[in-house]
Amino acid sequence: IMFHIKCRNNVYPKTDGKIIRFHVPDDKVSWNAQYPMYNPTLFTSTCVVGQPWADLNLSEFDSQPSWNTIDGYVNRISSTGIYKIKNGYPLNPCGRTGIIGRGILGRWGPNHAADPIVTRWKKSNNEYVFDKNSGKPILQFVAIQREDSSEWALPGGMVDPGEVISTTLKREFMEEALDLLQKSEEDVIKIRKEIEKIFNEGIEVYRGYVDDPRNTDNAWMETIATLFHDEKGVNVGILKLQAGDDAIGVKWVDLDKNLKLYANHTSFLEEIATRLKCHW
Ligand code: RP5
Ligand code: MG
Ligand code: MG
Repeated sequence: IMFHIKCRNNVYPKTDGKIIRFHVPDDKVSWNAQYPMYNPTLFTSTCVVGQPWADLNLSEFDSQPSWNTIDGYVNRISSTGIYKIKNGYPLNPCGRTGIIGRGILGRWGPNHAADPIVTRWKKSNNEYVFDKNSGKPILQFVAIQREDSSEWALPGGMVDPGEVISTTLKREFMEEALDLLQKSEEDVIKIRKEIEKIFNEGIEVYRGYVDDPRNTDNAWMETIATLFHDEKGVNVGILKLQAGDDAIGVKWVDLDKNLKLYANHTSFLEEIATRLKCHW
């Protein structure tokens, strides 16, 4: 998507309603549209300042970060293309959000995440289940409930500096949907083996900007969403779903166009519905 909605005209997350975005009407989102009245709220949360996983404030860098490139271990490349730098600050490629600063995001510019989409066919008594209206088989995916917004979402997370995407996809799935961080060493070995089978073959279904409620004019989420479909459902059948880390719930959810999910996660599932010709 190149048009954001969830990071506009609302209160900024995790601020007890104290940080309110400056109003940006649809026709003023683009940086090309003149908006002389635009007076965005400056907000960088104290919870990111000084964190090892976060950038410094831009005034504190000895030399400015290397934008649009791999900067040491930090990937500052945007999959949307070259982003602009204005007065030293990277500009959100999707346009205005009503907030300047980093908000609660760690990085200036792109903040890279990965979203695993683990799917299986819905079955009842070992038979496929078809939707009454569309006549198509129903696909299910693993969803987690986010602690920050209580919304259901893909079990995705941030790519650690230097980490390969395939590792992030597995790690976040195991942490959020299988509660790996609380498991015994023995169980961890077992879970990792099960996961290798499921995550052996993935299909990238989305790479780009995320309409994430945390985005600002100078910091935004991007992701690579990858499909791991278990045609027979045998490998995923063994998994014991258990919410972990910052997830407060986990379950199999039927794909359907009326799903209300975090950010623009629903659009990734729509892409999968087209590919696998399942009910939507
Ligand atoms: C979304 O935020 C991504 O699509 C991903 O699901 C998630 C990553 O952030 P955390 O879950 O680590 O907060 O933009
Ligand atoms: Mg996580
Ligand atoms: Mg997460």
